[in-house]
Amino acid sequence: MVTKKIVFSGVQPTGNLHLGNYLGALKNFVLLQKKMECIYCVVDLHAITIFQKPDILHENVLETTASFLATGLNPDKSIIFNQSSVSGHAELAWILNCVSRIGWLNRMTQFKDKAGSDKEKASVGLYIYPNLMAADILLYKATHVPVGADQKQHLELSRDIAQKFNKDFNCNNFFPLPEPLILKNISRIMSLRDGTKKMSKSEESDYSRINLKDTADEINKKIKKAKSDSDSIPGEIKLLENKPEALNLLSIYSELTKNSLEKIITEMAGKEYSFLKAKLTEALIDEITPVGKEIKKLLKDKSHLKKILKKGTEKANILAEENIKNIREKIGLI
Ligand code: AQP
Repeated sequence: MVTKKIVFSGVQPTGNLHLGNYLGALKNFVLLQKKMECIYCVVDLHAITIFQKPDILHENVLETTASFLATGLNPDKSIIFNQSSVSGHAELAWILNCVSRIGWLNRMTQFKDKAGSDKEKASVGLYIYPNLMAADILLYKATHVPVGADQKQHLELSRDIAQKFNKDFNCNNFFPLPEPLILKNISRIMSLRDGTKKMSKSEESDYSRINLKDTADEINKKIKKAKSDSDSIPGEIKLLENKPEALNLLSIYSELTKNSLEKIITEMAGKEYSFLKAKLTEALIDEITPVGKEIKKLLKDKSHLKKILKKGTEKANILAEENIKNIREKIGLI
């Protein structure tokens, strides 16, 4: 059976889209839009698994939409919309809550990280978030999901849920098993302050990340302050094994300049990290500040952004309603 290739991915409107989101997800979204049918979603229902102030959430949905457009997503080629405006996401999530197993969710490491030490106080939504993610993907029978490496485990869960649904309801291949599309070189950008933690929007210190809206001056300051290493740059990658911050800076530079890490290290061996930092700052300013300027420009016309979301919602709803109708039939719902 030939399955049509459909790409689905989402970004949470939790503010401060950063270099990790850009290199790990958004740049890949843009490449894929040239090759496949793509659906890109501002996943606002995921964002509220952690309390969001309503007025800020509203602004962040628009800012994430602007970031999609500023990085090169084209609403005439890809479907761009916000998750809560297509009710099929919540409906299918409920159905999949009944397919997914508690034991499976208990293994999700992101819940453990995000819930912190007091799990009793985390929302139920945060715990079942991976089931909603499975619903997002399966609602469109998506076959490919571009994500950063941090989402790999959730993707595997989506595959398990799809497989169990197909088996429980005796409908082999009804849901295709979605494949993660994870960029090999740069799947995980780490915090500039702690190379063992991923760069994240919700990390308190703004110095831990490069935001897409950062000015050249801010980028310069953040890279200057970024943790690196007191030794000079070594000549071999394996000597960076216990130096996650240094490896992170070199990897980002390698990705931005489209040179392999080996090549960068060979060229920079023996130099101080201040040399790398100056080059990296330049590369970041060239790549990120035009995106930031475009986001700020797009945010000046919010009604235009809302129109784009509305148009995307209409297209997404047509696909979702058809699939939900078939899913209901499979389960025996009238
Ligand atoms: N540091 C990262 N490196 C590579 N890829 C990353 N992504 C996120 N952080 C990195 C990828 O960006 C996409 C959108 O992520 P998201 O905002 O929906 O959720 P997240 O993974 O939870 O991102 P954050 O920044 O950590 O957000 P908060 O702090 O709000 O939870 C995904 O494809 C993700 O893999």
